[in-house]
Amino acid sequence: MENMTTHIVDLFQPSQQIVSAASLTLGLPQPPRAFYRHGWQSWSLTAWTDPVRELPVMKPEIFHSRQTDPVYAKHPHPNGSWLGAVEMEDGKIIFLGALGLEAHVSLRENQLQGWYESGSGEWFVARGNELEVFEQYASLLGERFGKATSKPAPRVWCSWYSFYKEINEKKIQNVLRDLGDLPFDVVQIDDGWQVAPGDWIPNAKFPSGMDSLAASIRATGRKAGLWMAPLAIGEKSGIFKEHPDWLLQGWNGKPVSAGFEWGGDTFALDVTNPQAADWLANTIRTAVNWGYDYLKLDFLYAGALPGKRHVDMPREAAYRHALEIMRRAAGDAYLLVCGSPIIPSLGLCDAMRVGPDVANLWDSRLYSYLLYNQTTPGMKNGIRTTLNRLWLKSLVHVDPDVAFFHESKSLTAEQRQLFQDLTEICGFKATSDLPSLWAETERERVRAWLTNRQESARVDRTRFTVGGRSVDFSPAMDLPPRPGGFALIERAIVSWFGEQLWALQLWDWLLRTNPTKTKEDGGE
Ligand code: 9PG
Repeated sequence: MENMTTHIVDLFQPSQQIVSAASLTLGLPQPPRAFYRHGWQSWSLTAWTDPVRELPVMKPEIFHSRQTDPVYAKHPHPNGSWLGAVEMEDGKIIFLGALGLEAHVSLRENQLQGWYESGSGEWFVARGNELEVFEQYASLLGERFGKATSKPAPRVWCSWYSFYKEINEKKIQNVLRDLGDLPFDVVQIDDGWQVAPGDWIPNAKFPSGMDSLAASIRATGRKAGLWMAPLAIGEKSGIFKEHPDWLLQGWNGKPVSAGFEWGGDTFALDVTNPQAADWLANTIRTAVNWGYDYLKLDFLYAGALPGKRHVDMPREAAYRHALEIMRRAAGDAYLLVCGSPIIPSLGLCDAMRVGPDVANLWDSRLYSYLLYNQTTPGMKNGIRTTLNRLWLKSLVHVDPDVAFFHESKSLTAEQRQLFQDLTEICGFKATSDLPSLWAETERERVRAWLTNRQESARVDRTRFTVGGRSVDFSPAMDLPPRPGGFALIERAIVSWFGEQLWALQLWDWLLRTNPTKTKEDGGE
């Protein structure tokens, strides 16, 4: 069968080609120096890695479906979603990238192999200068999936890092007051306003309703933004109880878990069920009708998890169908996708989160090293994955997550500056600092950052010029060593706890009751 043939591509004539094949193997002339591993969704690790030793399995495994492509989380060889590249001795790269969905690439000794999960599709094969080859790939993707919006990227204040889920009407009103005349285009309400994922109606902390809050934001001359996770259905939601047939089913007949979150298990909406699709469109239309014309659509990977759908179709095609429904229902609203499979979102959103969450900390030994999980919040993880995904910039606004301005002990001034420079390079500027905490000098820095557009240019993989200054991101680019010696025992212990639902619930509770929320944060 034509679909099953493995094509062996001669790399040397010509240096670029498009090949149609179900699977494809490139024989490399010599062992590569590095392998470019591309993560499946926004948060998944994207980095140049050691080609010989595969990375330790990311822990806890219970989070695999939420942080990486669960199908390949334990794949024995260096691998990545849709594309892969190797750096050769001469500094040039050899590149293999799918131009379709449900494709994966892995490195086996001196062979780069690519395959489609089902059927066949196109591949871009190239050899040459890294930045040029990635740019050509992006352009081919643009021809097939569509390109960035013509709208300018908005400057956003987002509620997440000030309040996490502990938001309420009063706190947002205070922020609106404290932002004063700072030139933010959008004030975006993040997680915490809803009754439950699946029940996208305001909870008791928003007694005046979401429409009234949107009106307050708009009265300050800004757009109102709202966070939702429309493809994730929490076990405490009405949808979960009333419409079990709307959920993606596993082969065991039980609904597929989309990960532990919001104090419980979540499941995935199956939009191939026409009723679920109608509900999804209605949910988006409701938010737009409330007055929100900037939507942060989060946890979207849920729509592309493997499982049994009402109408059988490949998982990323099903996800793209879901995003099409949301795009249509949202009308002109600006859509930022997050936790979203990368290639299947192209052409259907205005902006895309291209890295994990940052946090008011550089890196965490527990998460990044012991659990070997670089999708966890931290500035280093955020910079690394975002920089390795800058090639997407010609296709979509790339959101690196928020910059920090308020001085704190957990980040140095240089680290905060590095991230601010990254937002300049991405062209997408957002912060989540609590405005009442800004000293006058910090406030003026924010104003200058929002007002001045600094020119930036890339020198090589890690070095840039921003506003005439040299900026070197190499402190964020390396990966931790593999845990060894005593750290292996520590890893085993923390991983074990991480796999226990009760331990996660306890952790979740501790974070929720975290006393770092000071009185300053909203004037209770
Ligand atoms: C709201 C937040 C914020 C944030 C999003 C997303 O388990 N995880 O891997 C995981 C990653 C990211 C995450 C939550 C969980 O945060 O990126 O900006 O909107 O949701 O809950």
